[in-house]
Amino acid sequence: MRQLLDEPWVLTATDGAVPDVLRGVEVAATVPGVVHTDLLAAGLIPDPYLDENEAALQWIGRTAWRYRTRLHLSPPAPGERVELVFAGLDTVAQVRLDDHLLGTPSNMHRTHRYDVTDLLGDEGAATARVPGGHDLVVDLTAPLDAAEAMSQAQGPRVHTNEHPFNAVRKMACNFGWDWGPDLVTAGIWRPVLVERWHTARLGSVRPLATVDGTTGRVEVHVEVARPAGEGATLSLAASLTAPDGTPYLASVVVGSTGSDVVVALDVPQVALWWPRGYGDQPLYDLVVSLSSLSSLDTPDTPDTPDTLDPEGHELDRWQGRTGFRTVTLDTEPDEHGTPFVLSVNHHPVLVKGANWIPDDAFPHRVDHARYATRIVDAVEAGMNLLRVWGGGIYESDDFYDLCDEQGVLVWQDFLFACAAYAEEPPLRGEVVAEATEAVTRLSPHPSLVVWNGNNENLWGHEDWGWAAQLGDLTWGRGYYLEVLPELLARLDPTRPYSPGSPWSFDEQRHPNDPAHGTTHLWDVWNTLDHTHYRDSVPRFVSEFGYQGPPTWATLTQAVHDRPLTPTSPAMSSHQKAIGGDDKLNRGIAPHLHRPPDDRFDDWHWAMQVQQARAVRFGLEHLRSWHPVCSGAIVWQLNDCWPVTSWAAVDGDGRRKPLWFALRHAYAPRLLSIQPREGGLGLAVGNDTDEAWVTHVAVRRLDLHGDERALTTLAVEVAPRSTVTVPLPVALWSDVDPARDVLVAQAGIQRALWFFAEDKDLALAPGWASTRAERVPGGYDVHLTAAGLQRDVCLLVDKVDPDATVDDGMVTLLPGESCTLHVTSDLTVAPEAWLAPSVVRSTNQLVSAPDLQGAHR
Ligand code: BMA
Repeated sequence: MRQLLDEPWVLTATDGAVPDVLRGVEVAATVPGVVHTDLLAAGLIPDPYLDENEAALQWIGRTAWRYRTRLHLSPPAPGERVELVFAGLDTVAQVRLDDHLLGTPSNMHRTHRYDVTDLLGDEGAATARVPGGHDLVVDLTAPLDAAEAMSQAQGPRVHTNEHPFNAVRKMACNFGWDWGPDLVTAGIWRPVLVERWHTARLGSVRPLATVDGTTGRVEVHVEVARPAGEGATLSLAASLTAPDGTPYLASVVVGSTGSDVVVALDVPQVALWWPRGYGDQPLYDLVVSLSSLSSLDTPDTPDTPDTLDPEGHELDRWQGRTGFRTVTLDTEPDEHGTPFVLSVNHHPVLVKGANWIPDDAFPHRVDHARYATRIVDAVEAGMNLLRVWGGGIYESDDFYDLCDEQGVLVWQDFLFACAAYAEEPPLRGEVVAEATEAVTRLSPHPSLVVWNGNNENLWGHEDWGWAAQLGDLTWGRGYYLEVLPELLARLDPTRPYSPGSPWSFDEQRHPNDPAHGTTHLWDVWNTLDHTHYRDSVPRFVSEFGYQGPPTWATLTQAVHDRPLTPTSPAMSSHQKAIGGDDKLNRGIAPHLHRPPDDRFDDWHWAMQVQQARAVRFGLEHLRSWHPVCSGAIVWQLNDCWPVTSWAAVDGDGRRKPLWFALRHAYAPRLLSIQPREGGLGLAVGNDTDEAWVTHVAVRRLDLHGDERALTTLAVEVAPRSTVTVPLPVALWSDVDPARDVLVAQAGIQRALWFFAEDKDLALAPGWASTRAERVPGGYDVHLTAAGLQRDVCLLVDKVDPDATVDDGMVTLLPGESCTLHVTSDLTVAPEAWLAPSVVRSTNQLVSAPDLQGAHR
C-alpha cells in the first residue's frame, strides 16, 4: 500500500544569517516544496522574481533549514514492512525518525527509501518517543555552503557561472544561469510516501518496447524487492491493453529467491506510435502485477493466465502506458561529413525542436496544467521535438506523458552542463544511481528517443581551457564515453545515445565541428551578426538562439524601475547573460535603428523583433539545406522566471514575437529565398507525406506595390524533402535596393527578399486604415497597409495582460489587409488595440528619430 504522506510540515531556520523575524519561528511548510515558496506563502519574504529581490534573498542559500512533521503511523502488522519514500530531497540532508538517523542523502535527482519497520514498535506497543506520533525531521545543510564544501573535498573543478554547482547532484541552473536567477533552494521538492508491504514488492519496473516487422514486443524488466533468504513463490503478470481494447497477458513464476524477472508480451499487428506530423500516437495501457501464489508447489514454466491475478493474492501493482515505434540514429559518415539523422519507424524525421529548461526556478510549482500549456506552445509552433537540457532536471512523469500523447519527441540529457565533474566516489555512485533511476522511470515512454550524455562539456574541455585548469583531475569524460553508454547497454538498448551535445561522433574531431554530428551555433549572438548563420551548413543544430526581452506585461509586472530603461537597476538584474545588453545593441546596429534608452517602449519592441528576425533567418537557412541539415533545436522554448532571454515563451507563459517566427519557420511547407551560387534561389521545403506540386509566382515589387518583374516557377517537391530552384537573373538584377522587394508566393506560403537592410529601406510608417471591433470572445483588428508593412505584431498584453492574438510577425504588401483576432475578456474601447505601441511593425524602427509618433 502506497500512501502520500499528507501530515502538515513546519520549517525552521537552524543556522545562518537569518533575518530577526525568522529566528526561532516555525513556518508552515508545503511538501512538495522549497523554503523560498514557503516563506513567500507566509508573507515572510517578497516575491523573489520581482525587481531586485533575488539579491536580497541570497541568505536563504546560506541558511540551514529543518523540516519537521509528526507522523501518525500504526505499528507494522506481523511480517509487514513500513518504508518512508522521499521522491525528491533538495539536497544535502539528514533524515531522522525520532532519534534514529535514517540516512544522509545528497542527490536531488534520486528517490530515497528508508525502512522504518523496526522504529514503529510491535503491534499494540508503539514505541513512539513522542506521545501521539513520531517525529520525522529533515535537516538540510545550507545548500551553497554544502556545494562549496563538496567542491573543496573533491578538488575544485572548472564550471560556468558563480557557484560550484558541479560538485553536488542538484539542478545546475538553481545556482543561477545566464537566463536564471541565483535562488539556491532547499526543500522536499517531490512527494513523500509511506509504503506498507509484506512478502515482496515491485522494486523497479522497466518496460522496453520494440517492434519487429508488424509485431510489437514489450519486455518488462522487474526487480522484485523482498527480504533476504527463502521467501514465497510469486507470480509476476503483465497486461497490456491496446487502444481498441484488445488485451494481451503474460506472466511468469518467480521462484522463492528470485529478484530479477522479465515478462514479455508480443502484440501482432501492432499500432505504431508516430511523431506528430507523421501519424497517430496510439498508447497501450500496461499493468504489472506481483502476486504471491497460493500454493508454493508451482510449475517451473511460465503460465499464461487470463487474468492478472489468477489465484494468488496481489502484493503490488504498477500502472503506466507505453507505445511501439522503432528509433535509430544514423551517424554513418557520408560525403558531407557525419550526419545526425533520427528515424522513427524507419522514417527520417526533420527535427523542428526547442530546448526545454525547467519551467519555473522552483520546479515543484510546475503541475500537469502548466506542462500541458507549455507543450501546446511547442506543438502549435509546429515543433516535433523537445530537448530536456542537462542543467535542469529529469522532468516529472506529466511531461513525458504529455509528449507521448502529443507526439512530441523527447531528447533527454543526462544532468551535466557546462562544467567538469569529478568521476570518483561519492559523486560517481550518485551519478550511476540517479541515471539508473531515470532510465528506468522514463523507459516506457515512446516519445523518448535520444539519451544524451551532457551539455557542452566535451566541447568545453576542448575549447574553453579546461584541460590546463584541471591538471590530472577527472572531468566527466568517463561518464559520457564509458559509464553512461555501458549503463544504457544494460538498461535501455532500445534508444540511441549521443555522448554529448555538441558531439562529432569521433573523439579525434572537434566536438563542435558543424560537418559532423551535432553543433551548437553560438558565435552568432556572442560575437557575430545573425547573417553569419549562413556561413555554415551544419548537419544538425542542437542549440542556437538569440535574446530578446519578455513581453511587456511580464516585464512590467516584474520590473518597477522609475525610470524604466534597458539598463535601469531591476531591468539589469533580469538580464543574466554576460554582456547581454551589449550583444543586443551590437546585433541590431547593422539592421535597424536602435531606439534611445529613454524610449523604452520602442527599445523593447526593437529587441523583440530583432530576436524573432535573427532566429527565423537562421532556421530558414538551415531548413533550406535539408536533408544535409536534418534538424534544429532552438535555444530555448521557455523561461523559468521573467527575464530577458533566448526564450520564445516568457516566464509568465506569454508568447513573444519569436514564437510566431518559429511557427512560420516550422510550418509543414516553407518557402524561403536564399543566396545560391552568386545569385538567389528559391528553397521549397515540404515536410509532409504528399508531394508538393505547385506554381510559385515570384514578383519583384517596389514598396508601393508596382510590379517590376515576374516569373512563375513550376515546382515539384517530393514528400519530406527540399528543393532549391535558381531564380532568374532578371528578378534580382538592376534593382533599387531601398525600394524593391522579391515576393515568392505559392498558395498561402510566401517568402520575401529585401535588397537592403531595413534602416536603408524606404519603409513608411503609416497605415491606409486600421479598425478594431468587438467580436465574440474578443476583438478583430483589421489592418490595411499603405506601403509595405514589415513584421506586424499586435502587442496585446499591453492592453490586457491576459489577451492573446492569433498571429504575429506578419508582413503586409502594399495595399494588403489582414485581420488579427484578439482573444480577451476585457471590455475596452476597441481603439485601444490600435495604439501605436500596440500595433507594431519594423517600419516604426526605420524612420528614426521620431519613433513614438511614427504611427498615425
Ligand atoms: C548554451 C546552453 C546554456 C545557455 C545557452 C545560452 O550554452 O547550453 O548553457 O544558457 O547556451 O547561453
